[in-house]
Amino acid sequence: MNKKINAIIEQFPFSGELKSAEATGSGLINTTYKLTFSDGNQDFRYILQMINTDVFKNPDELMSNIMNVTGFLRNKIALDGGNPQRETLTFLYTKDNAPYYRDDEGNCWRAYVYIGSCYTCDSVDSPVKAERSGKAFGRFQGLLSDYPIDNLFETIPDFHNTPVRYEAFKKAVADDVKGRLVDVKDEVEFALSREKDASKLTDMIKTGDLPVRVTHNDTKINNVLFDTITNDAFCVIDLDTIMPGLSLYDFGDAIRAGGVNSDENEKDLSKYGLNLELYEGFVKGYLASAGRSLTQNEVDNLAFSAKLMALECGVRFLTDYLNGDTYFKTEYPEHNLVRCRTQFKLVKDVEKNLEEMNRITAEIYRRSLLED
Ligand code: ADP
Ligand code: GN1
Ligand code: MG
Repeated sequence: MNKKINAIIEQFPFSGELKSAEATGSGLINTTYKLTFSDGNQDFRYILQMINTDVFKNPDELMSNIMNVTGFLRNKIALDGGNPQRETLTFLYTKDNAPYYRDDEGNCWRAYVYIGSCYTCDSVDSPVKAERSGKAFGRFQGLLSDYPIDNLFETIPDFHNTPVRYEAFKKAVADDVKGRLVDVKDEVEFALSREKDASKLTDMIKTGDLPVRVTHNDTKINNVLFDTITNDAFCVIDLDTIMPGLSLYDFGDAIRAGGVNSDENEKDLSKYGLNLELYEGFVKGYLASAGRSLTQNEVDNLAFSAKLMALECGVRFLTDYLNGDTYFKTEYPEHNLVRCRTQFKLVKDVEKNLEEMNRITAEIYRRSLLED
């Protein structure tokens, strides 16, 4: 990294001299560095990120979405009386006025301002933290509710189209390129036994029963920044997958980390699973900030969406395991299988608790309407 970094850094109008560059974050797609510069008196920190162009095949469209959305958010946040420097990301144009730099190996780099006094976490450890994350994602959706949706490129087509994810999965089973199928018969059977659920939300889009909105589509808890002093969840990051989508994708995807004990990498399945108190906390926060804009169909399917998004994500991990770990970053050969198992455990937990989750959701929704 350090040899090449100077050539990359040259391209951006950073302040001061580079003091350090360290890898940061636990994302599974991009490669992220935290850069510290100094002018002798003051430090300036930035994030430098190499965009995974195997996943995001059109960086021009990707960065057009991001520049437009962050510009829109900056205005909205300022009008709201907030602090745009902290509550959304500030990207830097290169010295050639481009939103990213393509190096001589074809890698694409972008840079943005590092937001200080914050931390991220891969899991939540209290209902209040779950509530804060829920509020942040609900607010994010609210801020983008009048964003011109036709202005957005679909950075990854069919990203949350679960039936399409099943097609890719069945192909991976049929191809079995790594000969791993023999080890995952139970998981394959589990996935196939739930296939009938895969199209519920996409069918509701077709019948007009769910509204398509501007959504984040990757609402992992580590995509929210928490304030070191107040512990508030104040900024939603990782904006690559902002696309037309369903509020239910964002809600359900967030529960995979925000409504469970432990995180998706947990090997001991007795430690990972639905935590109803965390779920309740997340729903409280989410409905407090997004509740008024949701339709009854959306509210009625919040709990189900947690099952669907866990199922979809588990199927994606299993597909990648069968394909030989070509999509998600992995740290050891069974990593994707471990992740698949946590997600399928969550599917089972939601199935067992669906009635109670629906009751909790309806009760919080009812109360949130009374408070308005
Ligand atoms: P990935 O696509 O790999 O998940 P992210 O954009 O989520 O990449 O960034 C990875 C991590 O880097 C985040 O979880 C967070 O810890 C840190 N990070 C990213 N952007 C910022 C920022 N502007 N300020 C502070 N930390 C950040
Ligand atoms: C990836 O980039 P990251 O780590 O926030 C993935 C999500 C998955 C998640 C599973 C573009 O998110 O869809 O839910 O891993 N992002 C992309 O941990 O595929
Ligand atoms: Mg991330």
